[in-house]
Amino acid sequence: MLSNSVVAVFLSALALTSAAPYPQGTATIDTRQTKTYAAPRETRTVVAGRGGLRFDPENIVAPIGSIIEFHFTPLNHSVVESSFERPCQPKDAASFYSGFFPVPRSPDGGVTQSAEVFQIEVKNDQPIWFYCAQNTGRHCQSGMVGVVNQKFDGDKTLAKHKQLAAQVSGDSGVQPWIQGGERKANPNPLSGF
Ligand SMILES: *[C@@H]1O[C@H](CO)[C@@H](O)[C@H](O)[C@H]1NC(C)=O
Ligand SMILES: [Cu+2]
Repeated sequence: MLSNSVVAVFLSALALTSAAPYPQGTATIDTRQTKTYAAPRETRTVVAGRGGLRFDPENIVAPIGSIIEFHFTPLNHSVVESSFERPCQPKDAASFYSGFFPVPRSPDGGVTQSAEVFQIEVKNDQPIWFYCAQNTGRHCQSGMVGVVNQKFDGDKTLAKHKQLAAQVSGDSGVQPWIQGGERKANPNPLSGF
């Protein structure tokens, strides 16, 4: 029969082992290896289609290196990068494009959003203009545009950009394929909601 003290020693050894943050077994720490863990990215959530034909928020300030994460509510929105001067058109061949996100309305009137999000990275301090390319209902021309890091001391304002968008008589343009960001399963379903 084991004495109480032997059992106590055994239990405390067990507690130590299971609390150890390292892999169990012959754990030695290899000091030659240096691992760098990237800090979690700061993320700004933008909800497409909340409150009508608009992005919410539509004027975003975000640090370089952060992520802008677009969530999509009914009915069928998208996000594409444009320039300030030419709203509703891709800025160039490299402009990001999310594809469309058809989301049915909830029968009970509750909030629904797409199962996927589209993430872009803020790579520099230049403004990023964007729009929804849905032509049914002319979303961009109706003001479904937005900007990341507008220069607040200049005249290239979001209000002016919306005026230019309202003057676009033709359709909005898209890219041939999804690019310039990551379309992935929604990692933050409650973010921004
Ligand atoms: C969503 O909109 C796009 C672009 O107008 C269209 O091609 C697509 O068929 C729409 N999807 C649905 C399910 O309505
Ligand atoms: Cu839209």
